[in-house]
Amino acid sequence: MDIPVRHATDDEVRFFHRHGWVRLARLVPPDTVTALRERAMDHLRARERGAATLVDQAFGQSRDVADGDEAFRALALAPAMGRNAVRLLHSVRDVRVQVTNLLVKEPGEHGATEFHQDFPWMPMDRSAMLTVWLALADVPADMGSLRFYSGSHRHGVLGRSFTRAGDDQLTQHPWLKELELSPPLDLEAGDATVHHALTVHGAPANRRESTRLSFTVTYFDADALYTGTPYKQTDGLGLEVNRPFDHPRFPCPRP
Ligand SMILES: O=C(O)CCC(=O)C(=O)O
Repeated sequence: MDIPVRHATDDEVRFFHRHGWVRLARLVPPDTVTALRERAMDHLRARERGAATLVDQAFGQSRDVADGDEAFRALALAPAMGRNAVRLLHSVRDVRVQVTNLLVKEPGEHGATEFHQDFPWMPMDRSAMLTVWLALADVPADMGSLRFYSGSHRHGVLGRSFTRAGDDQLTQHPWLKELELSPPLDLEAGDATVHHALTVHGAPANRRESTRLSFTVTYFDADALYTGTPYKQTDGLGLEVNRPFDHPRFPCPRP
């Protein structure tokens, strides 16, 4: 199965290097997104619901959706997705998929996504990592499209959030407010935003009446080494410390 994905332009790549995030309009064509949305709804109906963690209060997830769904797998492994990730990340030879996910933000059920970095949790020895966040239906800004602190990816690892109340990045690092906050983005189905794993990002609560629905895929430097840091996804896989993530759970998109 092939999923059509467009290539990022040179301007988009430059924008990402500078700001740590970029919007890729029409990354996937509308008819393809319609088919993906139908599949997403089925997966989400089957997901386990929980409100145990601070993350669960911000959005619902159906993790590793590409494992059991050939269309989402084809999208995550599409050659153009891999090529885009390689170009957006600085000087990486190749990338692996870290995780795929379906995300929902329900009006009235989920709150805002507090500002955070993705990288502080990760068991990789380098931070070249990004997430493509693809809108599966229109996501106007007040439905909860992501916002980013531009340039925050150049400030290193700023610490974990979602471990306790009040540990969002702005509370921990008030100086972040001196950086430019990305504008509220009205995304159409098939548009994506991409953010670096060090870029501080968050999203407002969903103020519309319908569900905010997105697919995400995270790519990381294929040469990254496993550090052994405890992490639910990698614990027990038999990965060796100081060796690459050479494991079927971390496939590389291939031309
Ligand atoms: O969709 C959201 O509200 C948050 C998603 C997020 O933080 C991520 O994909 O890294």
